[in-house]
Amino acid sequence: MMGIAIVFVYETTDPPDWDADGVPDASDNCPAWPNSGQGLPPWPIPVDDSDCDGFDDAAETFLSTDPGMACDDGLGLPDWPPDFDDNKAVDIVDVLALKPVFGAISVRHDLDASGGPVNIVDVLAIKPVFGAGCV
Ligand SMILES: [Ca+2]
Ligand SMILES: [Ca+2]
Ligand SMILES: [Ca+2]
Ligand SMILES: [Ca+2]
Repeated sequence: MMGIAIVFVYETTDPPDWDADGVPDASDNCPAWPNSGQGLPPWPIPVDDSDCDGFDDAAETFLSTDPGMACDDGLGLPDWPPDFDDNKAVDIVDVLALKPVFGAISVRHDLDASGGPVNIVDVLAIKPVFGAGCV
């Protein structure tokens, strides 16, 4: 007696896609920022910057901003390090936010994650994203 068995194998577990943009995390250039076309924002992206907001994951952990959210979502931690007033734009208001703490220790404003006082390096860290907005 002859038997023919046909077995269909379905992939039951899709590869992880944290930002649900259709690009699996392993090949997504911004695994925590939805960019299905893999386009990048207009500012420089450091290595290990999951949300491609211009500040790497380690710096965001230091700053207590969310390394997995590029733009303010109104929830939990602040999201975009240089956007101190959470208005989804980096402008003079954000630069001026450094003024009251300039020369002092303020972890949230220590944009280069140096652990030292807020100084000109932190002001310059805003420069690449100055005038930009986030979505
Ligand atoms: Ca993805
Ligand atoms: Ca992505
Ligand atoms: Ca980031
Ligand atoms: Ca702002």
